[in-house]
Amino acid sequence: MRALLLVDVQNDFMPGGALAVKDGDQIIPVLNELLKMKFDAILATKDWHPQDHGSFAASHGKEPGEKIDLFGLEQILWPVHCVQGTKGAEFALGWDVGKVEKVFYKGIDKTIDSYSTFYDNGHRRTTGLELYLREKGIKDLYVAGLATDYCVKYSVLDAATLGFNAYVIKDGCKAINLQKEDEEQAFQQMREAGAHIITSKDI
Ligand code: VGL
Ligand code: ZN
Repeated sequence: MRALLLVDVQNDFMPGGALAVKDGDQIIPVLNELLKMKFDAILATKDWHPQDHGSFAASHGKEPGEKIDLFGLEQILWPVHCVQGTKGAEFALGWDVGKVEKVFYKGIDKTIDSYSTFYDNGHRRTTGLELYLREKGIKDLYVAGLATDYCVKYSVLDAATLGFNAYVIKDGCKAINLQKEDEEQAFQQMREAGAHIITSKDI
């Protein structure tokens, strides 16, 4: 059984959004190709923060890009993004959201960030995704979305650790690249964890 997991395809990560990922909109045609393929489940995630989330620079009177200690974990501070119920947190336009059977929400607890779609950054709480996949008998997880160097990477690393066969669809992902090498390092780390880096054409 195989599932497609679409990570954080939300307005705020699109060009013009609050935490814009360069060329983030270029993944949309790729998602449309993926959505024509046969998967046993199509799942998605949403970054879903309260407006005073601890990962926001504004919550600390600081500038985006600074690093702080957030209740014992190192936290990069981001612009305010993906606030629950706002336009920026909605799925980006241009793909058939109706095909998604379940959405998993993350980053809800303001005291801790959550890059992975399986757990928060401290591995304290699960999002329910693992159990959902296990109950459906899903072994193969195909991942696309935003951003390669954060939510895609940490989701894929956890998927591999949990024993899923993880496939990262390279042309269906774009990176934030705070440092220009972040994207390539993310692919390398995912590869080392046992994930397969593929393109949509390989499926
Ligand atoms: C993300 C930074 C902050 C992501 C979410 O979806 O990759 N990155 N929040
Ligand atoms: Zn976030």
